[in-house]
Amino acid sequence: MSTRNSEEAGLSRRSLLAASTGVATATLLAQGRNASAADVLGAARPRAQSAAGMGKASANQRAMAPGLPQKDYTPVIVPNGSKLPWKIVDGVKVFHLVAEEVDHEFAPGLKALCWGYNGRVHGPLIEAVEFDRVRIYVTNRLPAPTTAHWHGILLPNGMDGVGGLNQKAIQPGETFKYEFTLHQAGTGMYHSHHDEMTQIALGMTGMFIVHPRRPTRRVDRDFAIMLHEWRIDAGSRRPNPNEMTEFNVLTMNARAFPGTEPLVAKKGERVRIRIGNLSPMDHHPIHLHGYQFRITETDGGQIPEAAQWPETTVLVPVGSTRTVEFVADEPGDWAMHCHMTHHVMNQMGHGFPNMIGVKPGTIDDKARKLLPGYMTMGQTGMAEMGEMGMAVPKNSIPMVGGAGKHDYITMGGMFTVLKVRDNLTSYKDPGWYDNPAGTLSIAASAEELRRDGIDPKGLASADPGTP
Ligand SMILES: [Cu+2]
Repeated sequence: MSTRNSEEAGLSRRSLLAASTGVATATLLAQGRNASAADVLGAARPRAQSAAGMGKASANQRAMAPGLPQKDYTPVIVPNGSKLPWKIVDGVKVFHLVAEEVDHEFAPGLKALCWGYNGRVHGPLIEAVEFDRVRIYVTNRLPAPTTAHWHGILLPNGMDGVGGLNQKAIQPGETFKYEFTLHQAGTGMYHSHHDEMTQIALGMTGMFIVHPRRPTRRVDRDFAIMLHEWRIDAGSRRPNPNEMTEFNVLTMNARAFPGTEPLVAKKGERVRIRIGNLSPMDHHPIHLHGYQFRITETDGGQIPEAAQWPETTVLVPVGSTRTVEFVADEPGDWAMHCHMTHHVMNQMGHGFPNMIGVKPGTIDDKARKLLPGYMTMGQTGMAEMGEMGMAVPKNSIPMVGGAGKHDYITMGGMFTVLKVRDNLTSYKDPGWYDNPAGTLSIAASAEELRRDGIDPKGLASADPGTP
């Protein structure tokens, strides 16, 4: 009996589903100790345990009674998203994913026919608990074969879902069954692993979150966001899976700002944000304003506390998840967005000719003779394109953002808002933040300028630094 096995007993004592041998159980109970953080970390390494003599049946033996929301975990919040329902059959959590075409709205005014699961793009989030046994049925209602891969989840090889390598593809009309015990806690994902280029580009992804059986720290607000990028030409009905570089719709949980729902928290609450990225091609540096967070988890598991580091931007590479945590102690409306500037630009802004500095002169008059209503735009940038409420082609959205409290927000795409408030009676969108007097940047008064010796019309100065 290895030490590792006895440590597990602390975890399993209460609710061991299928007990291991009587002798082993007695030995384990005799240890009479509770699980510590180290146990949980250790328990996330089933392979090492197998090597220590657990044997092949260990996966079944170690399943525990299904973990329940509120009792065993604080459910994850999926802004704009959904979760996959489950039921318990003979101690196993049973899920049913249906791969199908979905008419998905990215933001008001922009819809496209995508591929997703259960009527959603991306698929509903799967939520379970460490040592749950899960059975996931996958029905294929697409016109093409597919598979389901459980990204970052430790499982038997034949459950890994790589078409051809681990299983036969699921043909249209067929339903396959995946079943395994979860031996880890963390943020994983799922996605098609058949004709990946097409099926992932069309949206066949989702998140797979496994809560620890005995959490070492709990949060109050636990958000999950899946990043993605799409090529949807203005007026077209389907995303183009052949695109390699010029993505023009960038999304969080498959919504582009102003279609993204805010993340709402009360002041003082502990907030966790799990971010997954199954974009076809790009990594996304996600920046949160107003806070320093700690990176606490990757899809490889939890980062020990001493190794977590502070950041304000977390790079989420393709095929990865990153989890950040912080205490929401500063009220306000805080931007959270990809820091790649083209990733906070919607559809119409991409591939625009460079008009910066162009003086149209009489061009517009002349052009209007050929193109009624023609107007040269972009001489000072792109902001005016959205702000003017410029007409856009049918089924497309303006290139930049949406209305804000103070002005037009010139970011769209992979952009959302963290709303932290002193007093909240519900987590519904509380509207815009009322900045307390004296804490809002406004135009300087003539009196202030005089007082501080600032001359807006004078020579701009800059210290050369090194004399
Ligand atoms: Cu990005």
